[in-house]
Amino acid sequence: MPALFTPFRLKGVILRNRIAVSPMCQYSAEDGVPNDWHYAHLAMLARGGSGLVIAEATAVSPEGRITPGCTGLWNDGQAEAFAGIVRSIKKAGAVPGIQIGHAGRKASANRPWEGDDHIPEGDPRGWQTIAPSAIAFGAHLPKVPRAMTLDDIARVKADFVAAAKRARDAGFEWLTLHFAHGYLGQSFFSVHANDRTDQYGGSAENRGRFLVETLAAIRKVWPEDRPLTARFGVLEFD
Ligand code: 8OZ
Repeated sequence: MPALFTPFRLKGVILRNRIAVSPMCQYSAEDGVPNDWHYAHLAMLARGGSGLVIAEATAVSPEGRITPGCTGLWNDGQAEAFAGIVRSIKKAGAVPGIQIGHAGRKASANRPWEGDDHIPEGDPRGWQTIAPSAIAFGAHLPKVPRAMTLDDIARVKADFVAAAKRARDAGFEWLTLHFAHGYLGQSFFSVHANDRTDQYGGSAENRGRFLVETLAAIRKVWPEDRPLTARFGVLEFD
């Protein structure tokens, strides 16, 4: 039998096979709350036989959403809605996972079918973006983010921890952090996006500090027997 169809164990979690459904943005939530669309989408993928089903990039705070339609885990109503989805994934024999993240300077964008560009300044659907430095992503995402203060960095780390706790309590068994694709985590690494002169910029060690501190803080609340992973971007998104 090909290895693809054999079980895979990581920590206390056993996948029935090595097929994992990647997180896929649906842009169909309201106020960050997943709904029937997400339920049908994720339950269907679990019933399709995958070992692991990872729910879409889910924002740790309202300002961390890519678009106004992205899911979130910054309040209990969102966690409750996810708990029902988790139950349906488990009932179908798959392991429920979720990707949490913060979109940084790529946040406040229109949904792909509405243009995939930044919501214009002054449009009430949009919001102020934040990033390590006040440097725009460019091209179709021209909004200049506000450079994060040390308080902002502490708050976003706390938002990650709070979202991880909600994911844990909602029953997710696999947590993955989005530190790729030009979103906030990756922009801390980037020499193009991060020109800070404090402990979060400059050397590779400093540019990695946000990730290391966030991971360490999540490690304290995420159960030891459930996988904790991170997705890194190895290409610059400048
Ligand atoms: C592809 C299409 C839409 C969103 C990412 C959240 O870059 C995404 C994404 C990828 O990780």
